[in-house]
Amino acid sequence: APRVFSGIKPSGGLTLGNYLGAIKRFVEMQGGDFETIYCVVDLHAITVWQDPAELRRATREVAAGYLASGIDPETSILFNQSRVSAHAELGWLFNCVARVGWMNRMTQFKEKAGKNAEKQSLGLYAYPSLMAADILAYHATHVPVGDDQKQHVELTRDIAAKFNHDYGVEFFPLTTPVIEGPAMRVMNLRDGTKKMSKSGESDMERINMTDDADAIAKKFKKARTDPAPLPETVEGLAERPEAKNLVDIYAGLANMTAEQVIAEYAGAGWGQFKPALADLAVEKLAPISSEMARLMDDPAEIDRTLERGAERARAIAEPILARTSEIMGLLR
Ligand code: AQP
Repeated sequence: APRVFSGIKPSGGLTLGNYLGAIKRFVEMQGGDFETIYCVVDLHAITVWQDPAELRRATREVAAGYLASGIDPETSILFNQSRVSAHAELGWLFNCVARVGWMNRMTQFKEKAGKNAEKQSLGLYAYPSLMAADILAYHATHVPVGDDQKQHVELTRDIAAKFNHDYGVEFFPLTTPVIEGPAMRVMNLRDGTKKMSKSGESDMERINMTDDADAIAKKFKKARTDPAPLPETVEGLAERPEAKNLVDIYAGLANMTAEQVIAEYAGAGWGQFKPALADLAVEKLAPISSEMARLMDDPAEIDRTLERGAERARAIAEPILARTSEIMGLLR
């Protein structure tokens, strides 16, 4: 069966970008033609400094976000990455397949490192190689991701192809990134040219999945826009990144296309559109955040769920790791 793998870093609280670009789609892919494996990628989170207690909390919170949004831990495999040692081991093997030049092309590293590349952890630089291991440890064929991760999934294909070529095998599949829908790149509410991130400086630039109705209303109200009303057609959103972002968010939350949203709100002013958007976001997020809060009251239960998922994950990943080692000539 085609297999889906995807993950979210516990590097802070979940954002609306994580919801629309990832979790909502993970739920939609569950229970259909795919076997679905979803991960809290804690080994990726520590590529930048994480306070240990906060990392534990955030790991459980991401798990709670998955569960509260509708990931069923029986139908899908849900676990945290560090519990399955095959990820780190295969990540090392892939460090020896991937090329330095490939890592140098990764735009996310450049964006995150800025002018301080020399001061970043080696892990942050090698991140895409571990991500390839996350995916290929399960021979996953499809990876639903937001637009920002497209380049990393392409690198996963490069690693699989080079491994297969170098060892003369047809072992790893060439994984397809699945990037479909109106809100695959949710932007920062204060600057429509930057993506919305968990770890962005100001809380006003993002909607957190745990924000209450007042915070959501306030953040959309203060979201930056140009003064013009909504256009008559989607073409009118070109060169208007902030306006496009709010329309895309509406479309993502309402399961509409941007065209349908524009058809409904053509010519409307922000004073009309922003409150409608805030109401829609509250309607969709409030049930999830209250369920997250309920789950977070019982961390031991979350931990048990993650451990059960890890057992099922190991059963798939360990034989694939063993076979990889054997192909490479490692005596085990
Ligand atoms: N703004 C976004 N729009 C659409 N999709 C997004 N994703 C993240 N931000 C957006 C998608 O969420 C999944 C999990 O991402 P991640 O947590 O593993 O890493 P990230 O992309 O680096 O997320 P953040 O929020 O920006 O975290 P920090 O600030 O810690 O680096 C991925 O599928 C991603 O595409």
